[in-house]
Order: sequence, then structure tokens, then C-alpha cells
Amino acid sequence: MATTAQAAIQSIGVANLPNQRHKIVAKSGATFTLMVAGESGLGKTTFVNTLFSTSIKSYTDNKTRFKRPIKKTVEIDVTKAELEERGFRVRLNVIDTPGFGDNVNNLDSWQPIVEFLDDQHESFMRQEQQPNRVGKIDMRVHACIYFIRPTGHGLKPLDIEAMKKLSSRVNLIPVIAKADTLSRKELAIFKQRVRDTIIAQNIRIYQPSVDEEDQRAAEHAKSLIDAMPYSIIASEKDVETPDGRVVKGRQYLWGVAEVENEDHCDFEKLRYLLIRTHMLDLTASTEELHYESYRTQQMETRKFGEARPRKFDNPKFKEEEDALRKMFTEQVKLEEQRFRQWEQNLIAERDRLNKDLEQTHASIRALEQEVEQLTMKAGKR
Ligand SMILES: Nc1nc2c(ncn2[C@@H]2O[C@H](COP(=O)(O)OP(=O)(O)O)[C@@H](O)[C@H]2O)c(=O)[nH]1
Ligand SMILES: [Mg+2]
Repeated sequence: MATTAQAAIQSIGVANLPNQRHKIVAKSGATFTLMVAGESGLGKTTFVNTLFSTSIKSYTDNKTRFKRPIKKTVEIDVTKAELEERGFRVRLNVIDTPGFGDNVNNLDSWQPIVEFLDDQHESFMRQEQQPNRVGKIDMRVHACIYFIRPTGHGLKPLDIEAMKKLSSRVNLIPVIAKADTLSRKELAIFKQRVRDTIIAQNIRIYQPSVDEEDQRAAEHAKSLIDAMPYSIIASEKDVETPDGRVVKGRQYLWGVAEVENEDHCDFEKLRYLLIRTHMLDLTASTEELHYESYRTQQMETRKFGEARPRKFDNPKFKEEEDALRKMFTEQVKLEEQRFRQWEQNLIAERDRLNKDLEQTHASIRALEQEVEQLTMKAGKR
């Protein structure tokens, strides 16, 4: 486990924290722990860096100072930062996880994440049982941002399984990765498909709390609920838009996909929810819902002081699991092939359209020049 960047302190709105719904913040400040999960290559690491660099102005400097290499995440990796505004402090931990889906063993690729989440509850529970409860270390995860591949089709079986496992342990916030690769219409349809599957499969994703006493806040919270799953564009680069603004974004022939533009994606909505409006709601529901349900479950099935049994220790499950895993892998492989084909067709189509567009632009330029020359000639006469 690597611990990186102690980033410094900028104004991001955490001073708003004491005004959030649950006014239970300790004087010493709060700890907020986020996790990203999902298949590899969907932009999780890029998102984490984008979140830090849009929230903490000196983060990029810090990153170079600490020389954080850009690498494929192979283990659970924690980035820490302190956010502070007008004397109010939040310790922010962001946990980057290795993506799953590149192993043949897809079935248990989320198992390490599930165990990590359980381990944090376990460790906190043990500390609570100690007589001296001051200075507890708390790495319980308050929100897990789950990245979904922007296929346009729907959720894969692997996603459904993983989301079910995660949502019973942590506040799960599904997001559609790389939203810039879908058109606005495709994105809307895809969002609805994902929503339908979440409901049909009974996956309990995080519901931002609505404070009915504060009408403006309530409307905002409702709009946050409606926008789920959030579409995300992540980028660590500053690029220039055609109208001359410098923004975090991704440059294309047709223009710039902007991270912080609400017409382009829901990154800002998500960042607001996490840092400005619902940090304490996430913390409270972790405590009241997920930690409590872990504790109750453990109390019912274990003697005091006994270690938590790990699923894979039990040989009785082994055979059953191997069979299941095999079936599942086949299913996922088939789906995967279908997606790859569809993706390739799409890329071919996009390239064709881009070429068309370039040719059209070229002929427009030629025509414009012709017009210019003709106008000049006419002027001379
Ligand atoms: N088009 C697009 N590409 C992205 C986005 N976010 C990340 N990428 C690219 O996707 C690739 C994988 O990103 P990475 O963050 O390593 O993915 P991870 O494996 O999920 O951590 C990199 O080449 C990124 O530049 C995005 O929002 N849109
Ligand atoms: Mg990564």
C-alpha cells in the first residue's frame, strides 16, 4: 500500500460542512474516505487525479514533487490530502483500486475490494471494543464510486455482481466513465438503461438525503438523485476551448470535452455532492447503515474475539465456486466479444465521419479562397 501526496490546503467549500444536514462534526475535523472501483482502463486513476487537481490548487505541484508515477494500479493505493477552509479541516483519503476484468478469473476480481471494505469495518469494531478508544484509526469507506464502461448497451453481468456485493457494504455511487465517447442522445439512453437494471436487479445505490425543510437544498438534492448514474469526463490536462477559455478537458477535432462543464458531463455534480453538500450524509449513513449491519451480522455469527472467516478458506465452497466461476467467465467472455465487435464498428464509423468532415472543411476552405479571390478581382475592376 502506497501513501502519497500530503497535499495542501485550498478553498473548496468544506467550510460549508457544518451547514450540512448532520451537524455532528467533531472539533478536530472530519475524515472522509472515497474509493474508486470498476473495470480497468475506464479512467479511475485519471478521475482521482482530476478530483484532486480541481479541488486543491497546489495538488499538481505536489504530485510532481512526490513524483507519483503514472502506472497501472496493481494494488490498493491511497492518496491523502488535508482540505481546510476557514479553520475547518477534513482529512480526505482516496483509495484507488486495481481494475477488474483483465483476469481470466473475473468472478472473484472484486473479492479483494470487498475484503478491504470488510477489513475496515472489522478493524474499527475491534478498536471500539478496546477500553482506550481515543485516537481510533478509521479507514471505513464512505463512498465507492463505481465506473461503468460506456458501451451504450447496459450493465454487464460482472458489473451487476460487483455492484450487488459492494452496495451491501458501502454507499455505492455508479458513474458512466468516459462520457465524451457517447453522444448526448446515446448517453441519455444509456443512463436510463443502467437505471432500469439497477432497479430490476435490486441494487441499493446511494440515495442523497433530501432536507425538506430547506427548499433550495431539497431541490438540489432531488436533481442529484435524478442525474444518477453520473456521467464523467476525466482529464488531468488543461486545454484551450475554441472561445479561448483554459479548462480541464479533452481535446478533439470537433472541440473540447470539458470536465467541469455541466452541459458536457456530471463531474461537477458529483464533486459537489461529495465535497459540498453530502459529505456528512455519506459519513452518517456509513456509520448508521453499513457499519451497523456489519457489526450486527458479525455479532450474530461469531463468538467474541474470534477472527472473521474468509470465504476462500473453506474447501467446501471450492468446487461449487470453481463451477460457478467457469460458467460466469464464459458468459462474460461472450458478452465481451460482442462488445468489442460493436466498439470496433463504432470506431470505424467515427473515423469515416471524421474523414468526411475533414474533406468537407477542406472544400469549404477552397471555396472561401475562391470567393476571396473573386471579390478581390471584382474590387480591382
Ligand atoms: N475519452 C476519455 N478517456 C479517458 C477518460 N478518463 C481517462 N481516460 C483515458 O483512459 C485511459 C485509462 O485511464 P486510467 O485512469 O489509467 O484508467 P483506470 O485503469 O481505470 O485507472 C487513459 O489513456 C486515460 O487518458 C475520459 O473521461 N474520457
Ligand atoms: Mg488505475
